[in-house]
Amino acid sequence: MADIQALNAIGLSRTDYRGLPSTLCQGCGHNAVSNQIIQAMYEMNIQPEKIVKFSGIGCSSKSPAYFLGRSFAFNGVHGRMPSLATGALFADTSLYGMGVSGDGDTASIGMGQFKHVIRRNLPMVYIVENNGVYGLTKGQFSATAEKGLTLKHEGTNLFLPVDICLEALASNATFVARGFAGDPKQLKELLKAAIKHRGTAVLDIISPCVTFNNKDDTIHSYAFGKEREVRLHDLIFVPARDQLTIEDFEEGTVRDVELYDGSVITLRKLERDYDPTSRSEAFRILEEARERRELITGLIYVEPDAPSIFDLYELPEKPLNRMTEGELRPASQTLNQVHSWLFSNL
Ligand SMILES: Cc1ncc(C[n+]2csc(CCOP(=O)(O)OP(=O)(O)O)c2C)c(N)n1
Ligand code: SF4
Repeated sequence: MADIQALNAIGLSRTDYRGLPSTLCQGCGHNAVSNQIIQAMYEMNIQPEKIVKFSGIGCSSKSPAYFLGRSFAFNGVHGRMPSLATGALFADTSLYGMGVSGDGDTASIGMGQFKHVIRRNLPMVYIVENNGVYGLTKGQFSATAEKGLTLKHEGTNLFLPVDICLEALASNATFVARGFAGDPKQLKELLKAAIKHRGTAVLDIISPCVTFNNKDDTIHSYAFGKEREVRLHDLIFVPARDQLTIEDFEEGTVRDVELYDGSVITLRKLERDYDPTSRSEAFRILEEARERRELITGLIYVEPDAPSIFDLYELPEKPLNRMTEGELRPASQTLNQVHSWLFSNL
């Protein structure tokens, strides 16, 4: 009780970051993800009204109702969440964008939108709650289901899986991480780093569907994750204003990655020496994990200084939706120039 009522630096309690009670199945990985979003945003002292949530269709896409009840939100058409996010965030660059999708919503119907929002580097967190099935429509195989997976009502999956992180990297993503709903501590730090990244931060979260795909030997299950999770590093996120003295990380090799606003992701080497700023390394470890059938988690790739779509379009500091009509309307001289440019060759 005391913890729930404790106030963060902007005077809000954890309750201010909650949403409606979840209607998802008990034990669903998506609930664990929602809990970590609540905790991470509370600890980051982010005003809930500065966040806008987007989602498509699926159990995962329902989950934004269960966290950040005071934030803006739009639940869109299946697989089309990135378009919504692009429009809304373009109009108001002062908001943090948080998209929640599923492996069906992203890797099946929404694959085109997923790839294009990434290559445009729209500043937003793009969460894929990945369970290998279409939970909402009763457990059909999704595009991330392993080949050979056998489910009671579906038979055996014949096709090779799509790897969300590999697809993101191939689309020139500037932030790619993998988390596991059964590893809340790491997940919370990844969420904090993702929200501060100035670009599309892809978080592929293995989030078991306890109703349709949770057999011990399948890669999207809790048991598999607990047994086969290989963390790339111990990771903590340090916001820009905090002092960088981290006692936990005294021993072992430490690597810091500084983000756009001066925040730092501190990575402590585990058994392997991994450089998350190397794209080729990222491809290599993902391929390696696939061959070994391991669940690699952590920060897989980050490019903190790449221009976002807002930089490329040279958007002004002041959000477009706060501008007056006079500020938005081009000067008559500019309109004349455009007019002569358009019609000079007619
Ligand atoms: C255009 C369209 N096609 C198909 C559907 C049916 N449908 C609803 S949710 C869903 C897949 C959901 O799977 P996923 O995104 O993995 O979410 P989960 O429920 O597993 O969290 C499908 C195919 C739909 N709602 N709209
Ligand atoms: S059907 Fe699966 S994905 Fe949907 S709420 Fe239940 S456990 Fe979660």
